[in-house]
Amino acid sequence: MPSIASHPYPWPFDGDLRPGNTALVVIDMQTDFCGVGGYVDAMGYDLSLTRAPIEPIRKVLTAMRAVGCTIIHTREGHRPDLSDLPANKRWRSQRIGAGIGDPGPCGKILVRGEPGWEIIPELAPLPGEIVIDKPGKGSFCATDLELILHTRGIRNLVLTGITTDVCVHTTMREANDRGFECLLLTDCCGATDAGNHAAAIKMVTMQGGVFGAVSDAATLLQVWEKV
Ligand code: C5J
Repeated sequence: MPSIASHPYPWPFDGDLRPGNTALVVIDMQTDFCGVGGYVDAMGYDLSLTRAPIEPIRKVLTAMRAVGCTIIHTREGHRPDLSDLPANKRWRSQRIGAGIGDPGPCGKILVRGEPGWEIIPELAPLPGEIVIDKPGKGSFCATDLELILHTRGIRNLVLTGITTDVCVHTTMREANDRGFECLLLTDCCGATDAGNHAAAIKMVTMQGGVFGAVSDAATLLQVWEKV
């Protein structure tokens, strides 16, 4: 397969791009991060920024499902007893009026099993797709993601989801440090602040691609839709 046009180098670095060694990672497309009444809404941020990637992700998801890539969804959330919620994370959220674990219009904020914690219907996982539940920002911390990727022989990761500067970036950094070859799709991500979204993308491209490369949905689809 041809490499994907991306910045600052054509991705992946060695041209070894196959459905069998490539996964799409869709990070935290949950009501709490992009729905009315969820965590991000409670903090007063502009939901249009975190909802913008929904349609581009849907197109990429459809194409990468069709060619047989592994699809991985993640959900940030905590146990109902909050035993995996660090005290400082709870305290910081409470002081801005969006207390993790506190009741809200979509149930208890960022708690597993609550309506706000669910992945939005537009991007719902299909039966058999991998769903990673994570208590932190990075998808590798306190999860079995790395084991699953190695077991499936996956080396290339296409990263999408929200938010660009927090969970997507943390996951990209974790993956890069573990030797995975990462591609961030700019229009398939969104942040709670447009400037932070742009800065997070720029950071990836420094030092020859310090965390990987960046491209967009249309460019990726040109390659995968021909497979
Ligand atoms: C945040 C996330 N921003 N999914 N989580 O707290 O980026």
